[in-house]
Amino acid sequence: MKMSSWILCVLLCLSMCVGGDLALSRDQKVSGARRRRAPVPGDDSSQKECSYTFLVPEQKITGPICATQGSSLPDKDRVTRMDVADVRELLSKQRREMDMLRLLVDVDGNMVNEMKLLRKESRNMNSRVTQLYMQLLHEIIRKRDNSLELAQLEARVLNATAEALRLSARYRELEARFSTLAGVVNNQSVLIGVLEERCLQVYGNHRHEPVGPPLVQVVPENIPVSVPRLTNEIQRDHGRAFPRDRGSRAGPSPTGSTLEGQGPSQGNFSSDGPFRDCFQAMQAGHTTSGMFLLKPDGGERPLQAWCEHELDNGGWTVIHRRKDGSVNFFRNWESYTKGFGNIDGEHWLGLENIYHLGHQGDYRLMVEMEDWTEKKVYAEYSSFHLEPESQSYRLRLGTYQGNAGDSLSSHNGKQFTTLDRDKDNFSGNCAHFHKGGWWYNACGQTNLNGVWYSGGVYRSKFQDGIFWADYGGGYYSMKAVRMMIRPID
Ligand SMILES: [Ca+2]
Repeated sequence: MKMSSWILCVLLCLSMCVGGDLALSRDQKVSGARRRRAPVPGDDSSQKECSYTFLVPEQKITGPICATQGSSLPDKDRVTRMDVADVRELLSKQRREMDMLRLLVDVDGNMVNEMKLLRKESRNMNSRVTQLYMQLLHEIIRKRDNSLELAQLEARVLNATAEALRLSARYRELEARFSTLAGVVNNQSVLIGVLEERCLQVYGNHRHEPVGPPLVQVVPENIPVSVPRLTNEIQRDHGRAFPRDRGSRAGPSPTGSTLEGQGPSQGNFSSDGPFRDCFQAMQAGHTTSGMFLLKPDGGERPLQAWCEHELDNGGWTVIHRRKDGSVNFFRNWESYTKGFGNIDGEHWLGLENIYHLGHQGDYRLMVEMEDWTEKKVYAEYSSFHLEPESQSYRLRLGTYQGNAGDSLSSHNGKQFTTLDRDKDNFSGNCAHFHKGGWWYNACGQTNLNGVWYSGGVYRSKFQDGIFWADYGGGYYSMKAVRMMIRPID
């Protein structure tokens, strides 16, 4: 484009130059005509036509043009000052026109550049508009999809709501039918009872109902005040207490104010061990109660146990604990053999573990109990061990001492009974009536693995609470119980 402009410019210049030449020829002619009118001295042949020849330098005239005046040149060849002025005027005119043309060319070039910029901007605008259009299209599609999803979700919610309403109606219907059937069953039960009574009257044969074990009739003679039946009140025993001279170490005695002070503390676990028992752990320097790793002689694997070091010289291995009813003790033989519960809470250490512990030496047993007035009593037996599983972990006890009364000696020599292994001396299964495994007789004076009843005195067809008959009778369930063993000093 620029090249073509320059070509156009050059052509214009040439045409102007030609025009100038033509104009110059005309001026020359005029000048010649004027000269023809001027008299030429010594020339009488005025009829002859004069001609002038101008030599115009191609290059730019930068200085004055000197016209030589001499008599050697003929008059017709002389260049007058007017001619020079004419030429100069002509040249300056051409120069102005050239400048004008150059200015026009520059303006055209600027316009061309602006046009280019505008075109480029236009292309950018087009691409931007295209991009915006695509984005708009995409947004429209996405919103349409979202609307579809929302509609589907709403439909699902509506379906779920309808289903819930339907199920609710169905539930109410079933509830009504259940009530109706329950009424029918009750009526039939009454009718059956009436019919059975009539049958017995007619045939005179009284059916033998399942007979439970004999209820404990022990009067708690060992406690100085009688415990009223069917009341939760137990008066404190101010006359009897744990012997204070049982140990030389300072520390809470079993008659301490609360069990919690002697109970497990959270996170109290020693990484030392394993020890044979808690007594060995105490001898190793552990004097704070907590969980320890034990491995009794003959035991297959280590076990965790709670060691009570703050009671009666310490070194007690806790084999059983009740405190809040958080663990179910109505379990089968395998569970009682392996043990269950939480070591820092209610638990049963396991018959097999207790058997191995008790066979490492001579041990004594401490049964510590707390009633619902926070009074604590104890029963201690001078020796304790179990016979192996082949003998159903038969209980072997020494002599009793304590202030709780001796309710366990009647279980001495008895085998362990669970719901699925009946080894007691009763025609039925004592574990069934007393709701837990124990060394039942028929069924006995105590069961510390029964149901944890809140409040002490409980109502039950069978004596299935945590009772110690010589303390509170068979219908008083203790609040907290611990069984612990320790080597004999
Ligand atoms: Ca039996």
